[in-house]
Amino acid sequence: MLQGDDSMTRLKTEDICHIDAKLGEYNDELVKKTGHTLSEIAAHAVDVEEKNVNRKLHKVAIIPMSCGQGIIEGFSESVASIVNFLGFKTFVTIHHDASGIAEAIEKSANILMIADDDRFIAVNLRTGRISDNSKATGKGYAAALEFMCQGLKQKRVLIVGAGQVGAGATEALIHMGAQVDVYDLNLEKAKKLKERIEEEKNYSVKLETDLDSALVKHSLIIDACPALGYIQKRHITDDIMIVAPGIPLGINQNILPQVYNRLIHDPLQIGVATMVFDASII
Ligand code: 2YJ
Repeated sequence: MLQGDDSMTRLKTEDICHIDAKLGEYNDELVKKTGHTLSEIAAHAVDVEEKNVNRKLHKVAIIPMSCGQGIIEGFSESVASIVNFLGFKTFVTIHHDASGIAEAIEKSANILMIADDDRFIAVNLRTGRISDNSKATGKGYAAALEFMCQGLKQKRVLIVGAGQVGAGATEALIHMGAQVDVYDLNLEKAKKLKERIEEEKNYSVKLETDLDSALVKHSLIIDACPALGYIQKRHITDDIMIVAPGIPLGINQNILPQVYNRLIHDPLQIGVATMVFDASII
């Protein structure tokens, strides 16, 4: 499955249960790899100065949602730990669903975060601004890649997966001056993204139709699809850099040690950080 169908990736408790305890460690890892903190990456992704984001103006509520496949144990708490780490006042509502929304507003939250099986959104109640996790994740990882390779102007980047995350990354990369090449197993989906971007942004996106040769040609890769282990030893070059919002990780386990220092991958942190910064824009 090399299709960027983001809604297919349902997080499991084991994907997220370590997030809170390891946020400091993950932040240090990001600083080592990109030169920037989680906050700085998220702020860069939404084009604001990190120090200008006035955390005091916001109170963020995360509301567990029981619809569809139900509440994921630890999901809301993990989201809250990330938002709290960024410096925002944050709480998880005791109640879920509609009662949770009422509780959040009664406790004067002004940003609400809710996720069902298809969408994960942050809503700013003052401005009406809605920030979507998939799009924010694409933007956040593009910002991390830009920091990691010290600028993307005129550099070629391969995006694997033309879903919402891939689309968010494409828009951000174009804004950064990169040349975007897109692969999706579903060629129609990749074509649609290409056509939309070309119409809206007047910018040419190249379609890749053979994944193996695309991976051989590119050293900057965004893994935005839910396929496992398709990046193999033969694709690894000395200058490879991979940012991987896709779950599970598209890199073959055997080569992980070789790429670890040039790889950014997490289940929730960069996406959540970017969406809350995006939602907080006034
Ligand atoms: O509140 C809860 O605990 C659950 N309703 C959370 C559901 C989380 N949703 C997902 O993981 C979906 N796959 C949607 C994610 C979209 C991310 N881009």
